[in-house]
Amino acid sequence: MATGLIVKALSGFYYVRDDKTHQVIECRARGKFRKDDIKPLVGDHVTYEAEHLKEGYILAIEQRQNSLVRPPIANIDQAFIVMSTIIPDFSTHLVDKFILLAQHHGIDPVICVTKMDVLLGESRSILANTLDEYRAIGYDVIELGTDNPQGYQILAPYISQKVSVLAGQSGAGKSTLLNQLNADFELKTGEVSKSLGRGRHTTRHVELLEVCEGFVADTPGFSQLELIDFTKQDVSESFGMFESLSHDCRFRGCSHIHEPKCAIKAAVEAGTIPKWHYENYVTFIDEVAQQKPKY
Ligand SMILES: Nc1nc2c(ncn2[C@@H]2O[C@H](COP(=O)(O)OP(=O)(O)O)[C@@H](O)[C@H]2O)c(=O)[nH]1
Ligand SMILES: [Mg+2]
Ligand SMILES: [Zn+2]
Repeated sequence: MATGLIVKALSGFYYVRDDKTHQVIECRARGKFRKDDIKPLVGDHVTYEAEHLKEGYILAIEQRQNSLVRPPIANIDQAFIVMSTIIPDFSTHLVDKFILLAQHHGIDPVICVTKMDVLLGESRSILANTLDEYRAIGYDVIELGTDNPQGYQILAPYISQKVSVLAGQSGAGKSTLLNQLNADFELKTGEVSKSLGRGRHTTRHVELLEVCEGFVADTPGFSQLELIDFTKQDVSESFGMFESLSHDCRFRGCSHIHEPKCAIKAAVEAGTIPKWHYENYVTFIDEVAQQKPKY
């Protein structure tokens, strides 16, 4: 018996990277998992058994730290929120939505702004100001451009010893970013696909790419952008730094919308939380409020 990490799942096979030898072994899952209604996922830490490195069997799956349904992947530490300066345009609304989705799953967000080379003049200083505001509220923001290939190395310490997903719109530069880290990946870039993976009918396999002593999933994380199954409380608890600040709100469970003596609204007044960041929060609360109740 040995332990390993599932790095790829494809037509009923799971590719397990042995923790000691780092060799990848093709495995099947034991019938037991089906009975328990648990399917192994890419990112799972497993116990497996293989004779002579031929086809092996997964025997047990370790408790997951978290998991996503679309793409199906487990134990994600970090999400790189990949957002281009233009084409598609930088959107704080979308960045904040990804922050909310990530933090809701216990995933640390890191903001990566791509195509810095194509943004010039006044719009560049406006964006620079927004990025500084993100930094001021506690986020790491990394600026990237293909005019500076060495610049991508700044990602290495973030990737090391972690499992990461890339979140972001089609065309934001996710595949380009991975190719910059390792040209051998030869991922296709510039492909036009419908927004955020919806309407794409080919089911791609999910694979963890080994890079910079860590793993990055080659499929976009959070292909589902709707706040399905979110409650208002989920939003207030998982949005940015609101949770830690909310201890100073007058009311427990404050939604930071119309309650008096709200620490979040006070921080917006004082300028420590940007107004746009709070406004994005309000739209997410509204989105959840408008969802039809499920019975
Ligand atoms: N000028 C410039 N173009 C970029 C940069 N990053 C990506 N691109 C281009 O943007 C397009 C979309 O990139 P791609 O990596 O396919 O985006 P993905 O859909 O998020 O994987 C491609 O034509 C890339 O060459 C960058 O930093 N600067
Ligand atoms: Mg791509
Ligand atoms: Zn409040």
